Amino acid sequence: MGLTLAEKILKSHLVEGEFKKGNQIAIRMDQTLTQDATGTMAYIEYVAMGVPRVRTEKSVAYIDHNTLQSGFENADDHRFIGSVAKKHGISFSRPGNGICHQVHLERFGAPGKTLIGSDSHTPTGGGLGMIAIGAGGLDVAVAMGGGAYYITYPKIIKVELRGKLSPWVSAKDVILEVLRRLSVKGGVGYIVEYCGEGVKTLSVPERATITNMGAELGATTSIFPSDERTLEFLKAQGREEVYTPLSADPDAVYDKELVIDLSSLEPLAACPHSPDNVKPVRELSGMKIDQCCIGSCTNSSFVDMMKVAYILDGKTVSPDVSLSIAPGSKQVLSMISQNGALTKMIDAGARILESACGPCIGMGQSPNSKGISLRTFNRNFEGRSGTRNAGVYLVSPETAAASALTGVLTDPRTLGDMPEFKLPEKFYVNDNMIELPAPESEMDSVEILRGPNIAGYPETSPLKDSLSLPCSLKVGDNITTDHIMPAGAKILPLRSNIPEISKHCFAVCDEKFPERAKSLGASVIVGGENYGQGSSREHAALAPLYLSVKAVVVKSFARIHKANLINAGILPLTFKNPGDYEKISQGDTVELSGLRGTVKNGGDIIAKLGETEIPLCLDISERDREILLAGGLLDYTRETLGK
Ligand code: MIC
Ligand code: SF4
Repeated sequence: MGLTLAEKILKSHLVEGEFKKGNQIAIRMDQTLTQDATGTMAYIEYVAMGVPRVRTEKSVAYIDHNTLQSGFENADDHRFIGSVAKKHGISFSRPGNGICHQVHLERFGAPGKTLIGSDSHTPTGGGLGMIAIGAGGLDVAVAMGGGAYYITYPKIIKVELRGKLSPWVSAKDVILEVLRRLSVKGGVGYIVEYCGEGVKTLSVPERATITNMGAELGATTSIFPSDERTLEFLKAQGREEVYTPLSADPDAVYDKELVIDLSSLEPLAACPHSPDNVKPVRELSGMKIDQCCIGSCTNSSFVDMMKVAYILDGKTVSPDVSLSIAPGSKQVLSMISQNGALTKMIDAGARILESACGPCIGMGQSPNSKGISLRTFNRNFEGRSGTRNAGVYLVSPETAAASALTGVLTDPRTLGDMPEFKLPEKFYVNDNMIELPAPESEMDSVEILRGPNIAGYPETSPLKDSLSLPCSLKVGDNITTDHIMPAGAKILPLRSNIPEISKHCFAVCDEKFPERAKSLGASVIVGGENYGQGSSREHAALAPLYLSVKAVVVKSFARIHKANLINAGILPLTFKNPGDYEKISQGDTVELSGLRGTVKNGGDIIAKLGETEIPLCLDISERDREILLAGGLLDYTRETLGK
């Protein structure tokens, strides 16, 4: 039986486990990436493991999230990360060099390689034919130390692309269509693999837009074949030596199949507050808008920017609209400044932002009250923009630019003929903002620079045999990590200080939660379906850990958050009978007993609520069981290293 492309790469990197569906397998990671909002914690964890030099082929630390620097905290984090990178063998992409996923695609990604990143949009690398997976910082730290990454052998969804996109319809519309069909939880437990004739009509950056936003499906990752278009991109980046052609075997077997006829697609928009709430722009057109933001790791490539500049050329942004543009990398920014496209944007009235995440994570450019914002980003969760009552619509750069001119949501197909937008034959390459690590002979003399806001890892302890847990919070379906541990300009600077950031845990749902959880001493959170969707931030597990949350009981979990809870030593439990969700109210106390035995050996965990018994499942691997018993991955790693 043939293998899919994802299976081939996983198989060639297998270090442990039987290569069979549903089994836990351990994968060797060739490359790692971190960004600064998750990086400080990841490097604190890495240093705590005591491995002097990273054991990967390439590890890169990017500074792209916390670049507002409204206090000393961000700059201190940057300095800390830079010093750890220098000492331990990690390349350091300085602030201003661009968004991690865009730069990694341009300069480091390679077909057939594996990449783990402490950011959920790491699957961007799938556009180059790599297995690129987002994870919590601790998993990335372990990979830097040479440890494997453990995943359940995923099921594979085949997405067959047919035909060719029509003018003014773009890669963003492809992934919005996939989201419309599969929903934000449709990809949980799957790798999404693209194939078919339509693949060759898409360039690597277009493919990367699609794999990037596969994160919003909840998928483990997404991947495209490596073909002549991959070679074209790598050649233009001066990196053709890493090219290798890759595709699935013709007789590969998939678990689910989807066909998308590219020529039948039209411009789409994801409406508030979920990336799968997708409607045709045509149906919404004419809606008055207040803001357009173009950029983010999803849509900030050179060609995206060229399209935007073409649309804006010689025109003026509507007086009722604020348009901001953040080119994805220094390479993109340099090139559009060299060829005059940047001048067209500036002339039209665009507000040019630095090459960083910026408004995507609420670092500035929050919309006005009840404002309607069109964004080329990948997430429109409630409150993420920094304005609770704003309505954020996710659209393509073409739709955003056309609408910025008219002041109303505008179908870009009304723009008339579309010229051909091509990848350049040569990208402008200048890696002067990527600092190489100190040579091994000099690493001892590199001092690690810690600022006063950088606190340690929260205290952990081995799992207790019985727990009496009041329910400190009950929430509904699709709770995102932006609900659990919000980001934005006010809270992100606290990422290196768990006691401080914990004061904002669940602020979007219930501002009293942190105080209540802390005073209860130990507690449980109850939730619905797809709990913890969205980002990879382990802070969404570390803050509850600090606030003494011992278990989270839900109908279902998102992948990365579940792994982060296990890493933090918090029990990720699911209701055996989803209807039992109704039985527990906030304030009720559940009793769990005989825990160590059940966690070790498997079987249902019975929660007692007065006389009522509620069966709970702990659907995890044997290794995860050991991690929970030890009190978390850090303790487990120390224990196993000790052995
Ligand atoms: C995001 O897009 O939500 C982030 C900010 O990039 C996160 C990482 C973080 O919270 O630091 C992600 O996607 O993992
Ligand atoms: Fe940055 Fe936004 Fe991409 Fe997250 S989704 S990495 S915040 S640009």
